[in-house]
Amino acid sequence: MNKKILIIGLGITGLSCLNFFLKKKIIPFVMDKRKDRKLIKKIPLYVPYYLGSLNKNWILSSQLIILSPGISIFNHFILEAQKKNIEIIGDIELFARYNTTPLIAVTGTNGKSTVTNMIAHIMKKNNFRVSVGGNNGYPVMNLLSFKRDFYILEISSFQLETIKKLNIYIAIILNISQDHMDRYPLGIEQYRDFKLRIYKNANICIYNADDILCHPKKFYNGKKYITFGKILGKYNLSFDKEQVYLKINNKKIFNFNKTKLVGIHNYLNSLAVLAVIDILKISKKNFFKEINNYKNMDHTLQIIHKENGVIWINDSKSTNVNSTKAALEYLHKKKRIWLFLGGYDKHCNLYLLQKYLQKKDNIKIICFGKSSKKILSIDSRAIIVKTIYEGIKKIIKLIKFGDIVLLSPACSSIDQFKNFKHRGNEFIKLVKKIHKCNNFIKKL
Ligand code: UMA
Repeated sequence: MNKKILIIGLGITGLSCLNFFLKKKIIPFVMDKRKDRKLIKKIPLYVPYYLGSLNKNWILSSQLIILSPGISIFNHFILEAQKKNIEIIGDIELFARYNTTPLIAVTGTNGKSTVTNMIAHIMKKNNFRVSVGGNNGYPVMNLLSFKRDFYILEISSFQLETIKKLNIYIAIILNISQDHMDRYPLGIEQYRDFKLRIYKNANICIYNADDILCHPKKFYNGKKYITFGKILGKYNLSFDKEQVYLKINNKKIFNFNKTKLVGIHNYLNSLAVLAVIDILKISKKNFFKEINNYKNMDHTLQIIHKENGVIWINDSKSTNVNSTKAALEYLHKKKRIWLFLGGYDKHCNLYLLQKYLQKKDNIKIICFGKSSKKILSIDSRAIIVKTIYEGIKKIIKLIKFGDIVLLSPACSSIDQFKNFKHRGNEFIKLVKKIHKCNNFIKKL
């Protein structure tokens, strides 16, 4: 490749692209708005770099730009580059140009990681060689060195902004609701349009029939469409008293209540997985066997502590309203809930929670972080604190036998933490610490 290549953003994506090019003996230019010693150390001496801000001249004089997902294609320098017909792609498209392994790709506002992992887990158990990459934190360029039957990709809307000819065997959209509105000023339709790009070169499209936003805008001959949903779709759910069953073509064939899965949203996730399993001709018996024992991932409705009849739950992965609603739907009938809400709202409409919360007087809110004032305006009874720790200290004496304490913030963590995992792990640490202290005091 004789082009002048520029990699913008040197997080895990940018660095994986840099390594890829260097292995091919191609030396790209690199750029990042950050400038620190740690970052400089990661760049080999012979690679030209520009750090501290984005350099317009470098951008406009390049011939191929590899844009990291954290940088929007609507960045004004990037828009100028587009006008000059400079090719702009992301790591997913770069990967697609070198990849020969069939792809299963999952997107959606919520449940991407769960579904990606479930598919990989069941395929592995059934002797497929698979690896997982993408938005889950394992850059796709690193997958290319593994010989596999399938790669399973978790793809975000940010990553879909820069795809061009990504060929996918099975593409899945789980659900679409408000998220990342700071990146999509034109609203949810704009966000949706990027999500729908996953169908473009897919052989088979699987989507949630109940969620109109997931429906393809056009249907093409030669593509196969498979649906799932709570009510609609080929694969759906049937509710009978307290029991929830899997229904295929109107026939009840599996009781979800007997599994370890938590919440209707996870039953729905597993319907999308089953659609994939059927395409791959893995037996349903094997699917049921694995799904029976499948435990939800860390930071998603994860029970972290039980003491004095109080259950502490970490759902830090909830970074938008619908995800928090799903957690509450699962828990609300049960007990009084102390709900930790807060963080950076990504310009999303937190008032969507208001209607939901107004009907539930068993939910007490503790709001923290950047959006705490907004949350207080949704529920004037909320307890406002600066940090999660302050919140725990405030409620520890108020919680009673039978209560649930839930961290399901409906917001991104970046105002106070590195990411949702960091936020969840800090919550776990604080909960353990406060109980240790209390028990110590009791012993005195
Ligand atoms: N940077 C700039 N200019 C900017 C913005 C960022 O130079 O205007 C630089 C930063 O200084 C930093 C680098 O870009 O050095 C970071 O790049 P990045 O934000 O693209 O992050 P990566 O480390 O490459 O991680 C990305 C995804 N991050 C985002 O989409 C924001 C990771 O998803 C993903 O796991 C990883 O690629 C591997 O594919 C994270 C995420 O938050 C988990 N995703 C969003 C979500 O899930 O809601 C979409």
